[in-house]
Amino acid sequence: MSKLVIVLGDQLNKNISSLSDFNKESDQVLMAEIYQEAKYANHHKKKIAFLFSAMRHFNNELLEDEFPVYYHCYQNDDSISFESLIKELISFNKNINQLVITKPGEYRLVEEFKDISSRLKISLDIRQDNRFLSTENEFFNWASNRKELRMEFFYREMRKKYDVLMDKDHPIGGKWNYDSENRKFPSKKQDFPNVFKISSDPVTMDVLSLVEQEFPEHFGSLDNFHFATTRSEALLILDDFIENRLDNFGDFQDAMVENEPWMFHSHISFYLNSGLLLPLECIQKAEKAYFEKKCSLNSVEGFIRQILGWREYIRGIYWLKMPDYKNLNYLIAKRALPSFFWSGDTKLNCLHHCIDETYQNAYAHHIQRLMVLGNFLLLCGVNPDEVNHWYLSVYADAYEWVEMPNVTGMILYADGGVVASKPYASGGSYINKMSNYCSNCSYQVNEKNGDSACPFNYLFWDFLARNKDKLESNNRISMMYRTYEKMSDDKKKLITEDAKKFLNSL
Ligand code: FAD
Ligand code: DLZ
Ligand code: SF4
Repeated sequence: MSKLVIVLGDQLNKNISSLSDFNKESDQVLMAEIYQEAKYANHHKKKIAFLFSAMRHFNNELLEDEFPVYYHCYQNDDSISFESLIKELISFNKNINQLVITKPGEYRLVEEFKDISSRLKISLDIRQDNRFLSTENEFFNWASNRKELRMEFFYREMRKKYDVLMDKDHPIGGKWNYDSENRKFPSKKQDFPNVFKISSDPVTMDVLSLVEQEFPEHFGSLDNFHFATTRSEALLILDDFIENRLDNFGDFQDAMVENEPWMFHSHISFYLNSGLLLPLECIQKAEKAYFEKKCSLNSVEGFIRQILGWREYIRGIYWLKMPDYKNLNYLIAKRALPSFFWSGDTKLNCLHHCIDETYQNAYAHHIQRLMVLGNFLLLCGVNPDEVNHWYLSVYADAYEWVEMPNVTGMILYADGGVVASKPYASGGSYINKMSNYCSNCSYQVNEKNGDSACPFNYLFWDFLARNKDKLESNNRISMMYRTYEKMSDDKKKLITEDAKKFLNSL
């Protein structure tokens, strides 16, 4: 008897659990570019191109290793689904008596494969995703009996578990977290390394033409496609980061510079999330750079915390809280997503740049996603469904397990404080401190009210006022309410009127 192993588009690693006991004589792999997966969100063209090209390259690598793979190339036909392909393969090979899959990164797909298995009356083995550094059970145990699920404490456990940046039981340098050193803004003389570009081979060229032809209405530009699409190329990008960017990663982690979309970030989320890179190898290479005195501790710890801490924690939250997490809307946010999120056509210079770079690159760095785009959507009260759809679509690293807790939890506070201890809300002054966007904006960041005032300024106070009943008791934000209460009635009226006028114009 034999197994049919389904390898999804974001599971492109030969060490994946579903392939661990693969028998090349009798078992079969299925990989498929599926209409429904490509069309169910308005995925950025570069996201689709990246995944299809990476899938095709991985198929070639499996074939070179003599894995029997059935690979379905994209067809504009919604009747071709995982189910129809599985049905076809099992009717062709009567020996197949089991479906095997590594747990998909989206709840809906886990349910879909369970449904397929029961409809086709074939057993299904869903295996733990061994690419992560903590299992769901470990996370559930950590979370049980805790009042608050703060990432920092989970991260410390992970540091100990993997003995990363540790001196016996103590963190190297004496502190677990060097974030307070990581808020600098680069001087005008600061050089930024060029983004590492991989040139497209014939496989990628074919996929780029396919995407241009089949997905013309999707968001994003295909110009200047330079992503890695194989593991060996992704390793080059990782090495370039360690060599040329990591040392400055910490200092400028929260900075945003106009027309510098890549900064000192690593740009490896595409590869980590699709299986081309593994988290521990990235962490260990960064740690080695610290031990070899090539990079500072604040940078190395900051980078490692993103992967060993945030990434694992976010995934833990997703599986702990799904499926209910999808429907949370603690602040009862109802506004529709402003249409300029799809075009970048707005006078708010910070938003214009972050959306335009997203359109070009299928990438924006963390602080752009959080403090410009996310902050704005939070302040405006845009409903979580539309915000989740936008983030899931526009970034090439977006899969629901990672996108949703960042959106529902981190930026929208729609989970009532599971991920974030307070809403990440701020006025224009924070954006001005961490970027140079404001100097080229048609709004004035120092003006608090009126037509030329930065909208973040009055939207911030209006957001607090609108959500007083839900937020006032939060110790971390109650100071702001005291400041608001001290404002004159006229000032409060101005804030409400400006916010109303702006929100009505969206
Ligand atoms: P770096 O800044 O170099 O960080 C290194 C790595 O740390 C990243 O590659 C990533 O794997 C990990 N990491 C850092 N922060 C987070 C985080 N908050 N959650 C999970 N992993 C993290 N990341 C995604 O991978 N996919 C998403 O769909 C996604 N959506 C986001 C939505 C919002 C609203 C916000 C605020 C953040 C989101 N992030 C997402 C997290 C983060 O913004 C990206 O991981 C990061 O920008 C990717 O760029 P990089 O590889 O250059 O990261
Ligand atoms: C995002 C995506 C796209 C665009 N296309 C495919 C596809 O054709 N085949 C596939 O196996 N996966 C695709 N994916 C990823 C899935 O939609 C889904 O997000 C992940 O597999 C979840 O783990
Ligand atoms: Fe953004 Fe306000 Fe600065 Fe303009 S002034 S760039 S809207 S923060």
